[in-house]
Amino acid sequence: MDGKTNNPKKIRKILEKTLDEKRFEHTLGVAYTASALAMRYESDVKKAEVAGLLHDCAKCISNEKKLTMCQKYNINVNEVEQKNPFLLHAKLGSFLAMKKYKVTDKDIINAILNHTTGRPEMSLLEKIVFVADYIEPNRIQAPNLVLIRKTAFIDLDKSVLMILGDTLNYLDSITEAIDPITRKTYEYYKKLFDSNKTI
Ligand code: DGI
Ligand code: FE
Ligand code: FE
Repeated sequence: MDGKTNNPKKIRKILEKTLDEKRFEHTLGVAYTASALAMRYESDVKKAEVAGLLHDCAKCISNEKKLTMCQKYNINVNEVEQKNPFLLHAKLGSFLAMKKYKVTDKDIINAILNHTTGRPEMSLLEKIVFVADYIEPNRIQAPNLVLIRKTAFIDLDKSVLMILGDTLNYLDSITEAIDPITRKTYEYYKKLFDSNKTI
């Protein structure tokens, strides 16, 4: 990680003031779960910690302000995001990571940017943050959590697929609009999993 990247201690202090208590606890959970996954998969542990800390840094901004900030900073808002502005916390989070927290590492920025929908061909760090967000210890509601937590430390791609499958099922069940990228990501990891099965 380059020297300019802000250090975890400083980031934690700022987040404690800008996030509500529940979100701050979740953030700490994601940071240490991402660190543990980075150890398991021989990825950069410090980068995982910083990406985990910052992934939801824009979460506690009101939906109204999210939309005005996107307009102000020329951040593209798609149809699904217009209807569900909470999704914008990923884009705005990556923007704030660069501008406010002075993170210059592209992989960390992408991990924050893609943590909600995922994307096909995620980097190792992106997958680590995506999975850590779902399995961190404070999460209690998701189905199959016991199995997904265990799988995350055995086969990261498979855990990504399981999370996307359950997320799509959940969104379908509440007839929530689905960002096309979420479905594309699911299809990509399903294909990857199916092709690995036949080897
Ligand atoms: O910010 P967190 O709550 O920690 O987690 P997150 O950023 O992964 O957001 C989780 C929520 O995002 C969860 O309720 C599922 C939802 N989500 C994921 N992909 C999509 C989506 N919601 C909509 N409407 N469309 C999507 O494509
Ligand atoms: Fe999030
Ligand atoms: Fe999160």
